[in-house]
Amino acid sequence: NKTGFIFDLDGVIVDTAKYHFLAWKKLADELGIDFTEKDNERFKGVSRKRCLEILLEMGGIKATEEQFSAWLVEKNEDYLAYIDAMDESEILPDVPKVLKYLKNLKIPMALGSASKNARSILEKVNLLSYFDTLVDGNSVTKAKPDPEVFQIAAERLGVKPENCVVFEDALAGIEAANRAGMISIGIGEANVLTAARFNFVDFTEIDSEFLNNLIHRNIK
Ligand code: G16
Ligand code: MG
Repeated sequence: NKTGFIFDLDGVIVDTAKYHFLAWKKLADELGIDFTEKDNERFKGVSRKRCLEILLEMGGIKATEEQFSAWLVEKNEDYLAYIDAMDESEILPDVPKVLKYLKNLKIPMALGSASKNARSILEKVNLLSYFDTLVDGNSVTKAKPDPEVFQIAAERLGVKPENCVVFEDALAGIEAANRAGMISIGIGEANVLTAARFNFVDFTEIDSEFLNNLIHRNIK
């Protein structure tokens, strides 16, 4: 009856939202669409394709299939230029501490992300080796809040859903974890992630005692 740990990527392990924003902003400017940091909140945890649909809706722009695909490629190329410059300094506080602690105990760990670039980002920041499996935008058909991404992760880890712990920074991700019947842990503002079973601002607030309680599912 082992416990599995599943981590979201953007907003939990690294803050790639700022690079997504810069790349979307550049495209929005070219298309004459007003796009702010606040609008970018709606893009968190959402697939690339869905983000572009939302952006075009915001600007009232209808695109042909060719244009749509070309804009997706353009946005991703700009985004990848930022990702290329990433290194370990961009890992969010105390994430390596938690990953190391769990790895030493041989706890099964998965990534559960909407990003198609998850593998290259983990390689860039040198965290790939901690994960037994990556479930990302390439292996999932239904986006969060659909529980699919976390269900696949549990299957691949060989852990029952109710024995999985999920770290998430987005509302849709917390909902997905809850719908999968998993233990949801909100990373970020508690007043936003109200549906999470537990809330922490970041991993500096998570100690070994809490991790041990999760591992043994000794929680109320
Ligand atoms: C991340 C971001 C989203 C982004 C999505 C797809 O999800 O939060 O803003 O749109 O990945 O990214 P890509 O364009 O790299 O495929 P997550 O689930 O890691 O928070
Ligand atoms: Mg996220």
